[in-house]
Amino acid sequence: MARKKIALIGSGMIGGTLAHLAAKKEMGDIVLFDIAEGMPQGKALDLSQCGPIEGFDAKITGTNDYADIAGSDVIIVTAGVPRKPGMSRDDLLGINLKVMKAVGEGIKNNAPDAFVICITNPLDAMVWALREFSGLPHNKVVGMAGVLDSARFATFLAWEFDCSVKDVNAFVLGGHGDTMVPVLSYSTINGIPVKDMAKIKGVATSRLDEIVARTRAGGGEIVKLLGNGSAYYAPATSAISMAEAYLGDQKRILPSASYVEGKYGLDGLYVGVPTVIGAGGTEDVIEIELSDEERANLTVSVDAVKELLEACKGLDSSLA
Ligand code: A3D
Repeated sequence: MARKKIALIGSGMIGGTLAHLAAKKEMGDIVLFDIAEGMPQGKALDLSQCGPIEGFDAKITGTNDYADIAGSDVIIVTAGVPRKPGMSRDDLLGINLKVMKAVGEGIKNNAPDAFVICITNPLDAMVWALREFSGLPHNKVVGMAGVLDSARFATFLAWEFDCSVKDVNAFVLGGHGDTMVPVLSYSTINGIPVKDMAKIKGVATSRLDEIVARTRAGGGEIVKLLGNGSAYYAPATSAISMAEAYLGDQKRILPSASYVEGKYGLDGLYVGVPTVIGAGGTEDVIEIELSDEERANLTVSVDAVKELLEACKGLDSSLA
Protein backbone atom coordinates (compact mmCIF):
# COMPACT_ATOMS: atom_id res chain seq x y z
CA MET A 1 0.00 0.00 0.00
CA ALA A 2 1.35 3.44 -0.90
CA ARG A 3 2.28 5.72 1.95
CA LYS A 4 -0.21 8.33 3.03
CA LYS A 5 0.52 11.94 2.15
CA ILE A 6 0.29 14.76 4.65
CA ALA A 7 0.48 18.38 3.54
CA LEU A 8 1.19 21.15 6.02
CA ILE A 9 0.09 24.56 4.77
CA GLY A 10 2.16 26.99 6.79
CA SER A 11 5.62 25.85 7.81
CA GLY A 12 6.22 28.12 10.77
CA MET A 13 6.44 27.08 14.41
CA ILE A 14 3.44 24.75 14.42
CA GLY A 15 4.02 23.55 10.84
CA GLY A 16 7.60 22.51 11.59
CA THR A 17 6.58 20.77 14.80
CA LEU A 18 3.78 18.95 12.96
CA ALA A 19 6.25 17.73 10.35
CA HIS A 20 8.61 16.38 13.00
CA LEU A 21 5.82 14.58 14.86
CA ALA A 22 4.27 13.13 11.69
CA ALA A 23 7.68 11.88 10.53
CA LYS A 24 8.55 10.33 13.89
CA LYS A 25 5.22 8.53 13.87
CA GLU A 26 5.71 7.47 10.23
CA MET A 27 2.25 8.75 9.38
CA GLY A 28 3.23 9.15 5.73
CA ASP A 29 5.22 11.36 3.39
CA ILE A 30 5.14 15.03 4.29
CA VAL A 31 4.94 18.19 2.20
CA LEU A 32 5.72 21.48 3.92
CA PHE A 33 4.15 24.42 2.06
CA ASP A 34 4.69 28.12 2.80
CA ILE A 35 4.71 31.43 0.93
CA ALA A 36 8.13 32.20 2.41
CA GLU A 37 10.66 31.07 -0.20
CA GLY A 38 13.35 28.66 0.92
CA MET A 39 12.02 28.25 4.46
CA PRO A 40 9.86 25.12 3.91
CA GLN A 41 12.62 23.62 1.75
CA GLY A 42 15.17 24.33 4.50
CA LYS A 43 12.98 22.83 7.23
CA ALA A 44 12.29 19.78 5.05
CA LEU A 45 16.00 19.19 4.56
CA ASP A 46 16.76 19.63 8.25
CA LEU A 47 13.92 17.30 9.26
CA SER A 48 14.89 14.70 6.63
CA GLN A 49 18.29 14.51 8.30
CA CYS A 50 16.61 13.48 11.58
CA GLY A 51 15.56 10.27 9.80
CA PRO A 52 18.81 8.32 10.09
CA ILE A 53 19.06 9.17 13.79
CA GLU A 54 15.43 8.65 14.75
CA GLY A 55 14.99 5.79 12.29
CA PHE A 56 11.90 6.96 10.44
CA ASP A 57 11.00 6.39 6.81
CA ALA A 58 9.22 9.48 5.55
CA LYS A 59 9.92 11.58 2.51
CA ILE A 60 9.82 15.22 3.61
CA THR A 61 9.77 17.97 0.99
CA GLY A 62 9.32 21.74 1.09
CA THR A 63 7.51 23.79 -1.53
CA ASN A 64 5.98 27.13 -2.49
CA ASP A 65 3.80 25.53 -5.16
CA TYR A 66 0.27 24.30 -4.39
CA ALA A 67 0.58 21.68 -7.16
CA ASP A 68 2.79 19.69 -4.76
CA ILE A 69 -0.05 19.07 -2.31
CA ALA A 70 -1.98 17.07 -4.93
CA GLY A 71 -3.15 13.68 -3.67
CA SER A 72 -2.85 14.61 0.03
CA ASP A 73 -4.83 12.46 2.44
CA VAL A 74 -4.60 14.98 5.27
CA ILE A 75 -3.90 18.72 5.17
CA ILE A 76 -3.16 20.70 8.31
CA VAL A 77 -3.44 24.47 7.94
CA THR A 78 -1.45 26.87 10.12
CA ALA A 79 -0.86 29.53 7.49
CA GLY A 80 -1.29 33.07 8.73
CA VAL A 81 0.03 35.13 11.58
CA PRO A 82 0.05 34.20 15.27
CA ARG A 83 -0.71 36.50 18.21
CA LYS A 84 1.82 38.89 19.70
CA PRO A 85 1.51 40.08 23.32
CA GLY A 86 -1.50 42.35 23.74
CA MET A 87 -3.32 40.94 20.68
CA SER A 88 -6.51 38.94 20.95
CA ARG A 89 -7.19 36.05 18.57
CA ASP A 90 -9.85 38.23 16.98
CA ASP A 91 -7.26 40.91 16.09
CA LEU A 92 -5.91 38.41 13.57
CA LEU A 93 -9.20 38.19 11.67
CA GLY A 94 -8.59 40.55 8.72
CA ILE A 95 -5.10 39.26 7.89
CA ASN A 96 -5.85 35.59 8.30
CA LEU A 97 -9.15 35.74 6.38
CA LYS A 98 -7.20 36.68 3.23
CA VAL A 99 -4.79 33.82 3.92
CA MET A 100 -7.73 31.38 4.25
CA LYS A 101 -8.99 32.50 0.84
CA ALA A 102 -5.67 31.67 -0.83
CA VAL A 103 -5.34 28.38 1.08
CA GLY A 104 -8.96 27.37 0.43
CA GLU A 105 -8.52 27.90 -3.31
CA GLY A 106 -5.20 26.03 -3.26
CA ILE A 107 -6.88 23.04 -1.63
CA LYS A 108 -9.94 23.16 -3.89
CA ASN A 109 -7.78 23.14 -7.02
CA ASN A 110 -5.22 20.57 -5.93
CA ALA A 111 -6.40 18.28 -3.13
CA PRO A 112 -10.21 18.31 -2.90
CA ASP A 113 -10.34 14.80 -1.39
CA ALA A 114 -8.22 15.57 1.66
CA PHE A 115 -9.32 15.71 5.29
CA VAL A 116 -8.47 19.27 6.33
CA ILE A 117 -7.64 20.32 9.88
CA CYS A 118 -7.46 24.09 10.44
CA ILE A 119 -5.44 25.59 13.29
CA THR A 120 -5.22 29.22 12.15
CA ASN A 121 -6.84 31.74 14.53
CA PRO A 122 -9.41 33.05 15.24
CA LEU A 123 -10.15 29.36 14.91
CA ASP A 124 -13.93 28.98 14.73
CA ALA A 125 -14.25 31.76 12.14
CA MET A 126 -11.21 30.68 10.10
CA VAL A 127 -12.31 27.05 9.82
CA TRP A 128 -15.73 28.23 8.65
CA ALA A 129 -14.17 30.58 6.07
CA LEU A 130 -11.70 27.92 4.91
CA ARG A 131 -14.59 25.51 4.32
CA GLU A 132 -16.47 28.18 2.38
CA PHE A 133 -13.45 29.07 0.21
CA SER A 134 -12.46 25.44 -0.40
CA GLY A 135 -15.98 24.18 -1.13
CA LEU A 136 -15.12 20.81 0.48
CA PRO A 137 -17.90 18.90 2.29
CA HIS A 138 -18.39 20.03 5.90
CA ASN A 139 -17.39 16.61 7.25
CA LYS A 140 -13.96 16.93 5.62
CA VAL A 141 -13.04 20.28 7.20
CA VAL A 142 -12.56 20.59 10.95
CA GLY A 143 -10.87 22.93 13.39
CA MET A 144 -8.37 22.00 16.09
CA ALA A 145 -8.88 23.76 19.41
CA GLY A 146 -10.80 21.55 21.82
CA VAL A 147 -8.13 18.86 22.03
CA LEU A 148 -5.64 21.56 23.04
CA ASP A 149 -7.99 23.39 25.41
CA SER A 150 -8.93 20.06 27.06
CA ALA A 151 -5.25 19.15 27.38
CA ARG A 152 -4.58 22.47 29.10
CA PHE A 153 -7.51 21.87 31.45
CA ALA A 154 -6.31 18.30 32.11
CA THR A 155 -2.76 19.48 32.84
CA PHE A 156 -3.95 21.99 35.45
CA LEU A 157 -6.32 19.45 37.04
CA ALA A 158 -3.56 16.81 37.25
CA TRP A 159 -1.26 19.35 38.91
CA GLU A 160 -3.95 20.33 41.39
CA PHE A 161 -4.90 16.76 42.34
CA ASP A 162 -1.30 15.53 42.14
CA CYS A 163 -2.35 12.67 39.87
CA SER A 164 -1.29 11.31 36.49
CA VAL A 165 -2.46 13.27 33.46
CA LYS A 166 -3.29 9.86 31.96
CA ASP A 167 -6.20 9.55 34.38
CA VAL A 168 -7.70 12.96 33.66
CA ASN A 169 -10.51 13.32 31.16
CA ALA A 170 -11.19 17.04 30.84
CA PHE A 171 -14.00 18.44 28.77
CA VAL A 172 -14.17 21.79 26.98
CA LEU A 173 -16.97 23.04 24.73
CA GLY A 174 -17.66 26.14 22.66
CA GLY A 175 -15.53 28.56 20.67
CA HIS A 176 -11.76 28.74 21.03
CA GLY A 177 -11.54 32.04 22.81
CA ASP A 178 -11.80 33.56 26.22
CA THR A 179 -15.46 32.49 26.26
CA MET A 180 -14.71 28.76 25.83
CA VAL A 181 -16.62 26.53 28.23
CA PRO A 182 -14.60 24.09 30.35
CA VAL A 183 -17.31 21.68 31.52
CA LEU A 184 -16.57 20.42 35.04
CA SER A 185 -19.63 18.17 35.17
CA TYR A 186 -18.20 15.96 32.38
CA SER A 187 -14.60 16.10 33.57
CA THR A 188 -13.35 13.11 35.54
CA ILE A 189 -10.28 11.66 37.20
CA ASN A 190 -10.41 8.05 36.05
CA GLY A 191 -14.20 8.14 36.17
CA ILE A 192 -14.46 10.10 39.44
CA PRO A 193 -16.22 13.42 38.77
CA VAL A 194 -13.84 16.34 39.35
CA LYS A 195 -16.22 17.93 41.85
CA ASP A 196 -16.21 14.69 43.93
CA MET A 197 -12.44 14.46 43.69
CA ALA A 198 -12.20 18.07 44.89
CA LYS A 199 -14.19 17.10 48.01
CA ILE A 200 -12.00 14.03 48.60
CA LYS A 201 -8.81 16.06 48.22
CA GLY A 202 -10.09 19.15 50.07
CA VAL A 203 -9.85 21.42 47.02
CA ALA A 204 -12.15 24.46 47.32
CA THR A 205 -14.70 25.31 44.62
CA SER A 206 -13.00 28.70 44.25
CA ARG A 207 -9.78 26.87 43.34
CA LEU A 208 -11.63 24.94 40.62
CA ASP A 209 -12.93 28.28 39.34
CA GLU A 210 -9.34 29.51 39.14
CA ILE A 211 -8.38 26.43 37.10
CA VAL A 212 -11.27 27.04 34.72
CA ALA A 213 -10.18 30.69 34.33
CA ARG A 214 -6.55 29.66 33.73
CA THR A 215 -7.70 27.18 31.06
CA ARG A 216 -9.67 29.89 29.28
CA ALA A 217 -6.64 32.18 29.29
CA GLY A 218 -4.19 29.31 28.65
CA GLY A 219 -3.07 30.48 25.21
CA GLY A 220 -2.58 34.08 26.33
CA GLU A 221 -0.44 32.97 29.28
CA ILE A 222 2.00 31.34 26.84
CA VAL A 223 1.90 34.28 24.38
CA LYS A 224 2.93 36.59 27.22
CA LEU A 225 5.78 34.35 28.33
CA LEU A 226 7.14 33.72 24.83
CA GLY A 227 6.99 37.42 23.97
CA ASN A 228 6.97 36.80 20.22
CA GLY A 229 4.46 34.23 19.00
CA SER A 230 2.12 31.65 20.46
CA ALA A 231 2.14 28.04 21.65
CA TYR A 232 3.22 25.41 19.16
CA TYR A 233 4.21 22.10 20.75
CA ALA A 234 0.80 21.25 22.24
CA PRO A 235 -1.21 22.69 19.31
CA ALA A 236 0.80 20.50 16.92
CA THR A 237 0.45 17.33 18.96
CA SER A 238 -3.31 17.99 19.29
CA ALA A 239 -3.78 18.21 15.52
CA ILE A 240 -1.71 15.07 15.02
CA SER A 241 -4.12 13.12 17.27
CA MET A 242 -7.00 14.27 15.03
CA ALA A 243 -5.12 13.27 11.87
CA GLU A 244 -4.40 9.85 13.37
CA ALA A 245 -8.08 9.40 14.23
CA TYR A 246 -8.96 10.02 10.58
CA LEU A 247 -6.17 7.97 9.00
CA GLY A 248 -6.73 5.04 11.37
CA ASP A 249 -10.56 5.22 11.26
CA GLN A 250 -10.33 5.30 15.06
CA LYS A 251 -13.82 6.75 15.72
CA ARG A 252 -12.34 8.75 18.58
CA ILE A 253 -14.58 11.27 20.29
CA LEU A 254 -12.47 14.41 20.22
CA PRO A 255 -13.56 17.93 21.09
CA SER A 256 -13.24 19.66 17.72
CA ALA A 257 -14.53 22.75 15.95
CA SER A 258 -17.07 20.93 13.80
CA TYR A 259 -19.92 22.05 11.63
CA VAL A 260 -23.06 21.89 13.74
CA GLU A 261 -26.49 21.92 12.19
CA GLY A 262 -29.43 21.23 14.46
CA LYS A 263 -27.66 19.92 17.55
CA TYR A 264 -27.09 22.23 20.54
CA GLY A 265 -29.78 24.45 19.01
CA LEU A 266 -27.23 25.63 16.43
CA ASP A 267 -27.83 26.23 12.77
CA GLY A 268 -24.87 25.97 10.48
CA LEU A 269 -21.73 27.14 12.18
CA TYR A 270 -18.42 25.76 13.39
CA VAL A 271 -17.97 25.50 17.13
CA GLY A 272 -16.22 23.22 19.60
CA VAL A 273 -18.27 20.07 20.26
CA PRO A 274 -17.50 16.40 20.99
CA THR A 275 -16.99 14.92 17.54
CA VAL A 276 -16.53 11.37 16.28
CA ILE A 277 -13.53 11.35 13.91
CA GLY A 278 -12.99 8.35 11.65
CA ALA A 279 -12.44 7.51 7.99
CA GLY A 280 -15.55 9.54 7.12
CA GLY A 281 -14.00 12.68 8.58
CA THR A 282 -16.17 14.25 11.25
CA GLU A 283 -18.70 11.42 11.34
CA ASP A 284 -20.97 12.62 14.13
CA VAL A 285 -21.45 15.31 16.73
CA ILE A 286 -22.36 14.09 20.21
CA GLU A 287 -24.93 16.28 21.94
CA ILE A 288 -24.51 16.09 25.71
CA GLU A 289 -26.91 17.39 28.32
CA LEU A 290 -25.85 20.65 29.88
CA SER A 291 -26.87 22.42 33.07
CA ASP A 292 -28.59 25.81 32.72
CA GLU A 293 -25.34 27.55 33.62
CA GLU A 294 -23.29 25.53 31.11
CA ARG A 295 -25.87 26.15 28.38
CA ALA A 296 -25.83 29.90 29.13
CA ASN A 297 -22.01 29.90 28.95
CA LEU A 298 -22.17 28.04 25.63
CA THR A 299 -24.59 30.65 24.27
CA VAL A 300 -22.15 33.44 25.17
CA SER A 301 -19.35 31.55 23.42
CA VAL A 302 -21.46 30.82 20.32
CA ASP A 303 -22.53 34.48 20.14
CA ALA A 304 -18.85 35.49 20.10
CA VAL A 305 -18.28 33.09 17.16
CA LYS A 306 -21.34 34.46 15.33
CA GLU A 307 -19.98 38.01 15.69
CA LEU A 308 -16.74 36.93 14.04
CA LEU A 309 -18.62 35.29 11.16
CA GLU A 310 -20.49 38.54 10.55
CA ALA A 311 -17.16 40.40 10.56
CA CYS A 312 -15.81 37.92 7.97
CA LYS A 313 -18.84 38.47 5.77
CA GLY A 314 -18.28 42.24 6.02
CA LEU A 315 -14.66 41.85 4.95
CA ASP A 316 -15.24 39.46 2.02
CA SER A 317 -18.43 39.80 -0.01
CA SER A 318 -18.10 36.26 -1.43
CA LEU A 319 -18.88 34.95 2.08
CA ALA A 320 -22.07 36.96 2.57
P1 A3D B 1 4.08 31.11 12.45
O1 A3D B 1 5.29 30.48 13.04
O2 A3D B 1 4.12 32.57 12.16
O3 A3D B 1 3.75 30.32 11.08
C1 A3D B 1 2.78 30.73 10.20
C2 A3D B 1 3.32 30.53 8.79
O4 A3D B 1 2.31 30.83 7.85
C3 A3D B 1 4.53 31.42 8.45
O5 A3D B 1 5.64 30.61 8.12
C4 A3D B 1 4.04 32.23 7.26
O6 A3D B 1 5.06 32.49 6.29
C5 A3D B 1 2.95 31.34 6.71
N1 A3D B 1 2.00 32.03 5.84
C6 A3D B 1 1.51 33.29 5.93
N2 A3D B 1 0.66 33.54 4.93
C7 A3D B 1 0.60 32.40 4.19
C8 A3D B 1 -0.11 32.03 3.02
N3 A3D B 1 -0.93 32.89 2.40
N4 A3D B 1 0.07 30.78 2.54
C9 A3D B 1 0.91 29.91 3.15
N5 A3D B 1 1.60 30.21 4.25
C10 A3D B 1 1.46 31.44 4.76
O7 A3D B 1 2.79 30.83 13.34
P2 A3D B 1 2.45 29.53 14.24
O8 A3D B 1 2.83 28.31 13.48
O9 A3D B 1 2.97 29.73 15.62
O10 A3D B 1 0.84 29.67 14.33
C11 A3D B 1 0.05 29.49 13.17
C12 A3D B 1 -1.41 29.85 13.44
O11 A3D B 1 -1.94 28.95 14.40
C13 A3D B 1 -1.66 31.26 13.99
O12 A3D B 1 -2.80 31.81 13.36
C14 A3D B 1 -1.94 31.02 15.46
O13 A3D B 1 -2.74 32.03 16.03
C15 A3D B 1 -2.68 29.70 15.38
N6 A3D B 1 -2.73 28.94 16.63
C16 A3D B 1 -3.91 28.33 16.91
C17 A3D B 1 -4.04 27.58 18.06
C18 A3D B 1 -5.34 26.91 18.36
O14 A3D B 1 -5.47 26.25 19.36
C19 A3D B 1 -6.45 27.03 17.44
C20 A3D B 1 -2.96 27.46 18.95
C21 A3D B 1 -1.78 28.09 18.64
C22 A3D B 1 -1.67 28.85 17.45
